[in-house]
Amino acid sequence: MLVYHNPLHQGHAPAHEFFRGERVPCFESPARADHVEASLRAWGCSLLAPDVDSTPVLRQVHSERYLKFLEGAWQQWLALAPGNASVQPFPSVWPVRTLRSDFESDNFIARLGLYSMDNGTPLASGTWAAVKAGADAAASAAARVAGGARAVFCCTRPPGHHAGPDFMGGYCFINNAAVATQALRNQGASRVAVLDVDYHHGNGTQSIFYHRGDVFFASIHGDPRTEYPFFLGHADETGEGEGSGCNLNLPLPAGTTAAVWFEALERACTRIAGFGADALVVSLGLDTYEGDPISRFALASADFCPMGARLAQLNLPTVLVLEGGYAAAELGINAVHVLDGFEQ
Ligand code: Q9C
Ligand code: ZN
Repeated sequence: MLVYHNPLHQGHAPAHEFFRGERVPCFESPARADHVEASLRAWGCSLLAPDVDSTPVLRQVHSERYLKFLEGAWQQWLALAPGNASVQPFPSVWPVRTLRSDFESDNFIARLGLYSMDNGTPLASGTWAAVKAGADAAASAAARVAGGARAVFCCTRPPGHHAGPDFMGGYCFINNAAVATQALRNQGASRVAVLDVDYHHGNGTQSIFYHRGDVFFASIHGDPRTEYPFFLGHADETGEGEGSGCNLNLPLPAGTTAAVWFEALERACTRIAGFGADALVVSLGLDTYEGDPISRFALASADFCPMGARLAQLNLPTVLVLEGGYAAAELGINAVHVLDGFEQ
């Protein structure tokens, strides 16, 4: 399979996040992509560097003010205090109900809150360069599929599906799946389906396309009544306006095993087939794996082969984009299982 990677991902290497009240090493680590790259090479792939500038597509899926903030954020943080190069910024205040989000504060930490949905998405010195290269990789993969490739895998981190039109969250900054989707639309696909199989609901992707009738979004995920991101991903969210009926959420309880998960996949595939898409984007989170340290589904490593095979049966030109998956040592083999199943 054709694979694009992100040659700058290692520049996004924050040290810590908060977990149950403690500061712990980041689950979303450079080692994740390193393991996937190693497994892809062992499987026989050569990894392509991005060859498309995603800038115009970025402006179609994210707001101008958010992109501008993200690009300059680390420099603004450094300018605040000597020594900040070795300290991570975290938001501490958010413009929730009744507070204003229509203007930018002069205070950097306030702006960080304006553009974040949580305090679990740490910035580092190389974040912008890494997320821009990741978006370029997603746009490159989409260009190959628009040019006739059967399927292309975009091996990148940090992930993207929690990033909304104008906010970061859940380790995500730029929504790579949305970039691939919009790029496919720009290059001739009339309708695109997005299937998000990450353990967590892809709230960012859903929000970016919620009012659009040209993009169908389906997601299978841990029930947000108990799982992150909590505030979106419920079954009654079906799309609005032109997008009415173009959103499908299939929340499943923590502890869900393969048999039940694959029933949900069947429901999602049936709806996608009925939508009549010209292309498919898969948000390929692998945190449904039983060994994942922060998620609670129970898919075995071997289950990722039939997952890939079922995705291929949709018989659509396909971009697969890496999302979550935090059992880093097993991430590579699990990703290859999906791609191998896809190609059988
Ligand atoms: N602070 C993806 O899988 N927070 N994101 C976990 C630790 C949210 C996961 C708790 C997990 C987000 C792309
Ligand atoms: Zn996830």
